[in-house]
Amino acid sequence: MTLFEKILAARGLTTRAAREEFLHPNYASVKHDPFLLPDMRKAVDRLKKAHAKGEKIVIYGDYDIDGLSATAILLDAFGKFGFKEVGAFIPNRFVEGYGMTMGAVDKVRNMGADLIVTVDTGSLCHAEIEYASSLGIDTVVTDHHNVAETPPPSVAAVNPKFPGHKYPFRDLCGAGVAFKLVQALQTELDGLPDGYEKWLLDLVALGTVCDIVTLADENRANVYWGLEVLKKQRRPGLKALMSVAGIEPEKVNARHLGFGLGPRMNAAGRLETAQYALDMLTASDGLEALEASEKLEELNIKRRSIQDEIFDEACQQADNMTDDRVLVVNSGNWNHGVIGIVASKLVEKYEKPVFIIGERGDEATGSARSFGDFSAADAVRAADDIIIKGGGHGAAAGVTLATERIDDFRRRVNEFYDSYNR
Ligand SMILES: [Mn+2]
Repeated sequence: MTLFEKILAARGLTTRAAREEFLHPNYASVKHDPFLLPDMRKAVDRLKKAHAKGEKIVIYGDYDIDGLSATAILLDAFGKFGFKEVGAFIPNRFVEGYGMTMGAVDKVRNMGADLIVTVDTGSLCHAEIEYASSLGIDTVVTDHHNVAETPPPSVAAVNPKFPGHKYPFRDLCGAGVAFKLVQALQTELDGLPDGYEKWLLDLVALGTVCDIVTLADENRANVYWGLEVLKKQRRPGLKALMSVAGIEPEKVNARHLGFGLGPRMNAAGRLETAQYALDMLTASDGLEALEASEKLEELNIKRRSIQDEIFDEACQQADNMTDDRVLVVNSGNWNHGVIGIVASKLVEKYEKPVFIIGERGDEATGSARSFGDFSAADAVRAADDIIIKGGGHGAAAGVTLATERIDDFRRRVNEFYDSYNR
């Protein structure tokens, strides 16, 4: 066996057919029936009604790359299907934060929406969806995040994480779920003939790689063929962004998505508004695309220098906390959109769990990254009586607390660490 064959065998790819499928995934053969996803029938029926009546649809996205890619997928496809009026709303990290909010629903109403289609969010937005429907706005949820016991009160909630369906693959990203909606609509509306949906795979690949879902099953085929689409440079925005990022289109790979295009797109939402990244994705001509891409490049350069500054300041604090097992660093001058990245860099340097907290007046928000088998979410829970809110999972968590309680919080998570390691 060659080394390459050994690596494939270690992944359980022992038959010739399995290896072939892994190395050259076949889009058509791994494509699952979109109508097997929960509520897909209802979602398609509601959208066909909107199509027939010429209703105004607002796509409610997210500021991360998966959410932006998913938004661009639906804008592009809905245009081809001939939906009359389609707009997009991307929440602002600093105003609305992740998910739907009442204020955002008001803004969407002011856009004249009859129907909201969420992408990459919505599964836990029960109250906001209820509010929208009290204003006469229906909601169709498409999402891939974890769900509550009761589904949201939307017309449809398409999400492979809901139990009790026969869809064979659960780990789609938001862009992947939006793409399934397109595949479903394709069978019942004109405008995007069978096969032409593959031109959307560049966007699906971007969301799939940057959301770090498993590269198996449909995800693998979508990324593989999405990279082929990207090489053909049909989308002016991604063509311009590749050029600004110094990526040669014919050599583009998944790493370029995660470390080249992704950070540039994210920089917009971290510093100002993710709208710039959506403008890039949806640009219809070369000039518009270049302007949007140059804006992203400029913001990314700025993001890097802000990040370096925060990192230096945080290191100065950390160097005075050598006895702490869990680092809790804080300042009033740190950009909330960038501290998460700095937390990861601090973990690398100090090899300890890190909480990095940005103060905004009386209130402070922080971002945690774990080290070893320490659970960031459990630590936040152990400080339940100190904080305002918080949560997450083992590897990463978020927390909101009163600025004056930061010292108490630091003490508590360190005590928690000791109890954990006894
Ligand atoms: Mn996502």
